[in-house]
Amino acid sequence: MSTTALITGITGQDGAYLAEHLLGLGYTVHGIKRRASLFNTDRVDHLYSDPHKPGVRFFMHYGDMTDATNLIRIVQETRPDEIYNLAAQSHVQVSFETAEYTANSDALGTLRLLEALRILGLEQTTRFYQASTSEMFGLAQQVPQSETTPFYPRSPYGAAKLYAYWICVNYREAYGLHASNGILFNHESPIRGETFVTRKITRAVARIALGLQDDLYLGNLDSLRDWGHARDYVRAMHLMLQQDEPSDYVIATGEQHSVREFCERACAEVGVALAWRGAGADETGVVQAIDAHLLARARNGYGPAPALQSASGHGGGHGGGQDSAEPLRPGKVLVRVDRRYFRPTEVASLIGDASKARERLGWEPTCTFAELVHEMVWDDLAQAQRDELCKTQGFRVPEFRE
Ligand code: NDP
Ligand code: GDR
Repeated sequence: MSTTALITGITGQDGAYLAEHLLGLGYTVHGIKRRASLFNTDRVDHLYSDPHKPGVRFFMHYGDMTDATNLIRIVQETRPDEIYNLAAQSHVQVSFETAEYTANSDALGTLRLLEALRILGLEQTTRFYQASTSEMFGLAQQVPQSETTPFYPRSPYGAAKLYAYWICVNYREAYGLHASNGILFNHESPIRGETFVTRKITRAVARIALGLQDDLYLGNLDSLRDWGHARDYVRAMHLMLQQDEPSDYVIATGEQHSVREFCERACAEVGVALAWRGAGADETGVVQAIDAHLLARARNGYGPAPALQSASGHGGGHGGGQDSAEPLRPGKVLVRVDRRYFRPTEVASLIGDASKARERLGWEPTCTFAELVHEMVWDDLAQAQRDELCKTQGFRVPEFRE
């Protein structure tokens, strides 16, 4: 009989990658999705099969982390061998606006799920993974951060996740539950939510390249993060629950990059060299030079007519001269700062030390920073090309900007 997993937050980035990983290992996967007024299962639609057909191993249940009776019932019906608690209001900046809700879903939601295991008498049989976060280190007290670094959360999200972390540790110690915290540093992918900074950048760069968007507004360009690929990080979640003893693990690449550098790399993917002018809230990212061949490759026949020569001071556009239809020119401002994206308390710098995971789980990240940016930009280019095609054919293309 196949192992059964229950994933909360299955419609999110990690939920989708984890479900795919576990199905690939032969698991039966149950996921909890929220009722929404529009379809919200985009990321897992490719895993869905008609439940009336034989051999189906992927199931979804309506539920919410704020609804204890619903969680108890789903755990009772699915009787999972492993629970991966990924559901959360996961946006740090939004948590300053919705602090109480964030605490309810991220902190108390975890407690509700752990209590469900106790109430149903499953604390010795069901293993539990808690999606903890590097945001708990917040104002980092050590560099790099490891499992022994003291916590100092800097947002309602970080504080809520800290409660979830400790209640998980407490239930492990008090009731012998096989409960593990994965203290995961930022991890991204082409299906990352569009309002997290990496995806916001790659999506904007693709749309700017295709002539669908003019510029990009960001907050703190100096922020330093340890960015990995979600596909690598969900492997670590699974490995934690396969250990004889539960424990807590930092999962990170050990490499740090700034938001500014992420912008530069993303622009370079479409042939744009970015230069920075000014400082603080007046800083801008300006086109310094354009590699016309790279830009044409990124456009793939869509968007503004290709500039055939390098536009870094020696012409561009059809036939060599400046092409008036070409919106991307040296000197054009692509990135601006908007104070709206500054946080009341910022986490300036995070970098993780994943030695314990490497030694005990045999876990290593496989995707480099450059590969991550490349994959994200090119996936967003494909989407921008589709949008551009629809637009030129007269269909309305929604903007979806925040
Ligand atoms: P996402 O924001 O992409 O996904 C969050 C998921 O939780 C979505 O499926 C969402 O549903 C669901 N959800 C939110 N609130 C509730 C609720 N009240 N009840 C039920 N479901 C809810 O996050 P990620 O996939 O990126 O992250 C997964 C987990 O890992 C989160 O707990 C996050 O805090 C944590 N984490 C993430 C890191 C990262 O870099 N990605 C790093 C460290 C920790 P819907 O689709 O309907 O919104
Ligand atoms: P983070 O991710 O807060 O680290 O939380 P996010 O991508 O939102 O921010 C990273 C850094 O970039 C700065 N920044 C901006 N951020 C956003 N969202 N939008 C902007 O325009 C912008 N400009 C600059 C931020 O200030 C910040 O310093 C993510 C989430 O996935 C959490 O759920 C998870 O726990 C942590 O990563 C680890």
